[in-house]
Amino acid sequence: MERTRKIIHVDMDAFFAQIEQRDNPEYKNKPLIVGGPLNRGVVSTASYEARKYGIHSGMPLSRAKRLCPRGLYIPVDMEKYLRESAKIRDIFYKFTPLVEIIGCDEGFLDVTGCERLFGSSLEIARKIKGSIYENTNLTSSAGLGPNKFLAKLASNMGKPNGLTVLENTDRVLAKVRKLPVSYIWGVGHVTDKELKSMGIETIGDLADTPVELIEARFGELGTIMHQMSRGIDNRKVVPNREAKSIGREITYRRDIDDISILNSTLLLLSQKIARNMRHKGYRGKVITLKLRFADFTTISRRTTLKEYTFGIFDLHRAALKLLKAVDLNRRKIRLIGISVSKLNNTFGFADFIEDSRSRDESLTEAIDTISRRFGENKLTLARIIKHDDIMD
Ligand code: TTP
Ligand code: MG
Repeated sequence: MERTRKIIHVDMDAFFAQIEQRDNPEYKNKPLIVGGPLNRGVVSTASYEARKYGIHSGMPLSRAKRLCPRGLYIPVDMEKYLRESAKIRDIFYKFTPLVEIIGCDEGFLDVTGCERLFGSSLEIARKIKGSIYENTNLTSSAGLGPNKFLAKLASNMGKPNGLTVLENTDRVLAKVRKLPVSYIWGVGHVTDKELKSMGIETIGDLADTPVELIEARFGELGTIMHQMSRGIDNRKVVPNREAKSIGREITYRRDIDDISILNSTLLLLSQKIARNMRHKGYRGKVITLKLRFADFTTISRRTTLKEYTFGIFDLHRAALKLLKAVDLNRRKIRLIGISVSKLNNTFGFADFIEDSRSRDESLTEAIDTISRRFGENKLTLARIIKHDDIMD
């Protein structure tokens, strides 16, 4: 028998719109639609006032304008929203490291066993909401349950500014059974249609259908869906804490004092780090150079850039400058590394800040695309380094 878990799900209310309403009193209590041309003309989100007109995320702005011509339409200011997003995440981590961040405004926390430190799980949920409000002046909705499915359902049911508990009891399940089957995790548009064709409309319908039938149609996902329809969900909260830094280092086969080799190595490292950062959606501001000499003494030097970047040449330039400032005094180098810290993450919203993308970052993307086409190690900018020189 599995021990009872205490899972909290927190999701900000109308996130982008609420931030804008907070910062612009003239938008308060008005139908506010955030979206814009950069998002190919779709609604990113709408204030709760605007939702009354049937406006929702992903809807073409043209359609929204027909539904609510007097609504206020404003563009996305992603950098601002990401700053709030970071504050919210920091609050989650004050309560437990077992935090699974989803997108830019929600997260699951497994607070099982945290009672002694912070009080009951319900109190923890209340404290998180309170702390978010204190620190950002924004409301969120929290749900508490024995698993992720019920916790998320709970936070959803209480929106906006709710705090809802759903335990796996007959009384709760009786309510859950009445909900449309699309409330179940994994049931998107296509699955929903397929379930409907089997006569399954509500969560209760799904629960009453023999599991074999669902599995035959949907495989493993079917098993999970069917379990959820009965309030069971064994998915763990998978902590995905943000990286504090992204770096690479290499050890040479023979100790090196040739500045041109060191320079090419820095370029190679910059290329690898830049690719990694870009893929994970990070930009960074602090560049650290690490050097280990032949006698194993190790030093590091750091510098702070003016702008956040993932550009290869931004990283390379900074690292090279740091290297040149070190008095090598004919000492040979055994290991060299670069790391980038003070990271910020765009959470898949990089496109919104595209116009702020530097030339270097665009170049990084181009180089990344080309080198992937030719094979990861075939095309590096730093061909001068012989692979014999590197030990890693
Ligand atoms: P959500 O949490 O899905 O929506 P929300 O916070 O606006 O509203 P709710 O109260 O229902 O939670 O998404 C968080 C933010 O992500 C949202 O404010 C805008 C952005 N977003 C998009 O840009 N496009 C989308 O299609 C969705 C769903 C969200
Ligand atoms: Mg939200």
